Amino acid sequence: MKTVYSPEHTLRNAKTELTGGQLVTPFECPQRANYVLDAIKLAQLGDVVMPTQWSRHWVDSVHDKNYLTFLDTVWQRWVNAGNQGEAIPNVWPSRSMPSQRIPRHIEGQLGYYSLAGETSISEGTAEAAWVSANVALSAAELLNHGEHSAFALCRPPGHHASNDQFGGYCFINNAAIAAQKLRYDGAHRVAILDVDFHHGNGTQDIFYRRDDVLFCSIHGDPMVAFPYFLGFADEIGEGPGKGFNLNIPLPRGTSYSIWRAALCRAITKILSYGADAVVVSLGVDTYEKDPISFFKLKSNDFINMGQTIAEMGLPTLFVMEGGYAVEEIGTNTVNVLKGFENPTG
Ligand code: SP5
Ligand code: ZN
Repeated sequence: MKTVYSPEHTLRNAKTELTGGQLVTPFECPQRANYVLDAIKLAQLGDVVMPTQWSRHWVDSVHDKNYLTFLDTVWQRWVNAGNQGEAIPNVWPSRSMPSQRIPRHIEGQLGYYSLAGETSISEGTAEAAWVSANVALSAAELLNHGEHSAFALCRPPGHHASNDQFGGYCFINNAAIAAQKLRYDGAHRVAILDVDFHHGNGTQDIFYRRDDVLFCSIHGDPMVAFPYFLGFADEIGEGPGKGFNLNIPLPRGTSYSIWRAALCRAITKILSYGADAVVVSLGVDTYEKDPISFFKLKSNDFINMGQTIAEMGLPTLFVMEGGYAVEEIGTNTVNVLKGFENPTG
């Protein structure tokens, strides 16, 4: 399997994450992609190729134009406003303030265009997010050129980013953009299988009213896990999208045997849907030692995960999302990809 990777992911190198009332070094750090790349080379998974640059049109197709302008300019505007630290939102259009207006001040805009406050924006963040989108698009293009599968080593991740909001370490929704491209390239029906520990709220929201992209997600119960406000089992899609959204929330301590049963449910849905291609939002934060999550998957379980995904027999694009046990992220990610390539073990 080929991997698309760019060293420019290091442009995303924030120094702060708001957690537990403190500013800590972000869990979503550059070493993550370095560990994954090293493991890919060690395992000789296949060629590692650089992304090419794609037209902004692909990103425009899932994101609001004004949001993208915000993303491209927020750091400079934050600095120009005299701020000393990284850009962190601290006020939101909450239930009691339902004004639809977009503030002019950068502090208000940060709240308007964000869905969580843990994700600081720093110099280079927008640039890295655009490169990450190009990584996903270039990997989708490999499928268009006849590859059965490909791996987009995206960083920063994307599945929490909605049409017009960043958060959860995500800015541009790489998996959604890749799905759009697969559709354009001739797949009539695309399924997105989100196996990251967290619900892919951004991806769900982008495709919620559509029947040409099925979204299936297995994740920590949002009653007790980020992103808290979306990802419940009764969210099944709306309008033409009704029946094309499947959420499987699972409790604290979920082991692989339970998790795998959920995966089989999602796979049954994808097969009955008649998908022509699958995008896997591949987070390995389901791992037992993940510092911010609460499932109990072991490193070897990720091999079976890849094998089980392969049983669908569909062209598959893997897009990197989360995973914060940094020293094991390479092994766990490559285990999925190796499992996919070796269905009989
Ligand atoms: C792409 C992705 O995996 N994003 C995840 C974003 C989660 N951000 C909020 C994490 C809050 C964790 N709080 C639990 C701390 C446990 N010590
Ligand atoms: Zn996650």
